[in-house]
Amino acid sequence: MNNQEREQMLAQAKQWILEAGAHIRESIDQPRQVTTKSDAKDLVTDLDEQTEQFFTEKIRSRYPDHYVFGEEGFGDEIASLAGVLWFVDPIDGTMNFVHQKCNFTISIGIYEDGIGELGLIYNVMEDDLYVGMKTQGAYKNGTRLPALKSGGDLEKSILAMNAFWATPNRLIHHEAMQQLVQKVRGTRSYGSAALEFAYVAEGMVDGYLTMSLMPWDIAAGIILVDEVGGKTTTGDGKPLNMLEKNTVLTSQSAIHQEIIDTYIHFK
Ligand code: 2AM
Ligand code: CA
Repeated sequence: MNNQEREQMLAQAKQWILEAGAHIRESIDQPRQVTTKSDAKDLVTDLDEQTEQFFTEKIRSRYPDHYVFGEEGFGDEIASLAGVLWFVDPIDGTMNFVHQKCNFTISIGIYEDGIGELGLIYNVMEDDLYVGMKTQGAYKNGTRLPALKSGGDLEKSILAMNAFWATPNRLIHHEAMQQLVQKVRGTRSYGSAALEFAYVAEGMVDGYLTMSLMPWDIAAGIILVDEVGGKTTTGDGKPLNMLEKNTVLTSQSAIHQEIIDTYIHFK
């Protein structure tokens, strides 16, 4: 994909994401149909589904040879990263959407042959649009985000993470996570992975650690964080698998390895 193609696709994706977001804002106080998916805490609403359908139809009619990998299943069956692939999370942070009516995003990542080209994260209620464009930088509402500071210090860091991982769980040793919580200056939990990635890119938090995310939760955010010089890997420092669920650490580079080496111990 050349720069011109990337620019055109960005303009198109921006238009769709703003339109879908405006529709969600207009409908925010309407009664919602809330159902559960994989477990009682995994929520989905009629608007998650309608929004994914909106994107799927738009992408298919404008770019018939592209693929859609969407959370709610209106896209394609994806078994490979070949070609141009749109990762679509129509509402990231559905629990926030249902309970709080804020702190949720629309997240769109566009990849070609597995390489991240464009990432868009739209904080719907704040009307904040974050864009990452391969080699061209990351932007919030059109203003370029500065490179993340190098030489960060874990003791002076704010880390986004879910408190669940500092309690006994099947995946990681929680005692080490408790030490991490004590080590950092503070922790935060926003409940939308894409928003947490955007906050890492923006320097609002220094890192975000989580243990169970699907490719559509992270596709856009990875590009944003990359473009400001941050790093994203699995919780044990490996490259992410964009077809499967991952453990994820995204952060400024300086604290990345220390968190992995000292605090994340898988069972
Ligand atoms: P969602 O709202 O799109 O489902 C909450 O900590 C974050 O984790 C949100 O970004 C949420 O995305 C994601 N999440 C919640 N349940 C999940 C699941 N079962 N698999 C993958 N991601 C999940
Ligand atoms: Ca979602």
